[in-house]
Amino acid sequence: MSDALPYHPSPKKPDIALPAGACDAHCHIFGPAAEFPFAPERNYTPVDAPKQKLFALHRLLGIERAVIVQASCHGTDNTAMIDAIAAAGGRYRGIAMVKPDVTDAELAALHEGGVRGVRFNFVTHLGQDADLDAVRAVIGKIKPLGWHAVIHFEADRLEKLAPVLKELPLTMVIDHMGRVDASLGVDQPAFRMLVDLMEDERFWVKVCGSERVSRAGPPFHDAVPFARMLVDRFPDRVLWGTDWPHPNIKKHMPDDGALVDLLALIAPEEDRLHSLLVDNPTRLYWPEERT
Ligand code: 0GY
Repeated sequence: MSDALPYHPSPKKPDIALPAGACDAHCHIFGPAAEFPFAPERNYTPVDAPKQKLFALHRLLGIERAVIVQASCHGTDNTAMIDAIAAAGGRYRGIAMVKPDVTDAELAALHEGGVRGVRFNFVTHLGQDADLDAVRAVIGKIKPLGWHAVIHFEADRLEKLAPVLKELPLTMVIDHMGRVDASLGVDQPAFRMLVDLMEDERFWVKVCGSERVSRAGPPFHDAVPFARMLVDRFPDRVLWGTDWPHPNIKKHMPDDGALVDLLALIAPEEDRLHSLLVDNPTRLYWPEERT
């Protein structure tokens, strides 16, 4: 049984209109468990969040494309995610989780299914950190496919992790603004380290997770200065996503329409918003469309 907070039952239609081709670069599919069982070794049991609900949300928000990130509650069984991508007819891509001994044939099948990267977790409540030797082994296998790594960490891990990441020879996307604590301000060491990493062109960052970074609660405005600074300083290497259905949110389940409205503060200029929602995700996830 799940004791997780359910996702918002009736998100608002956003006040702002998103540009054509807008991409939600971070969302998840959970089950449904009856069809796609959760992993026995999972650290939490979420409420079912099937693909039809995700598609309906995207229609409401004005989102045409998406990247489904494999959630740890499904372990390395990427079936539910691949099923959702297949149902979206080329408009969705995926980020997988894989075992260290994943074979080239398995990776090729994932690529065929729309996967373009692998995620590594360094987050206490999601279980054991990714093993660094395993990370290096997997990266050796995915680099020839042109994939990237998605790195999900808690802010207090960055000091130890940064030197390791700097050695990795591929594009890396950092989740949720490094999960910094908004109450500590933009001058806090962890955010400065994140900005420092971003000076290296291999790094990208997702300026989502305002509801995770915020300490003030809805409407999460205390997270905006972090996102805004990243968008201004690195306009060509930022991504944004809803993070629907918001796993492990314990207190303030966000309204996804209100999260879209935050974009009016995060990227108020039309060209910045277009880079964030259209150009950047297209470059990373649909590079074949580049002219
Ligand atoms: C997120 C954050 C979380 C969970 C997962 O893989 C996951 O289960 O990503 C979290 O619990 O903070 O990125 O959605």
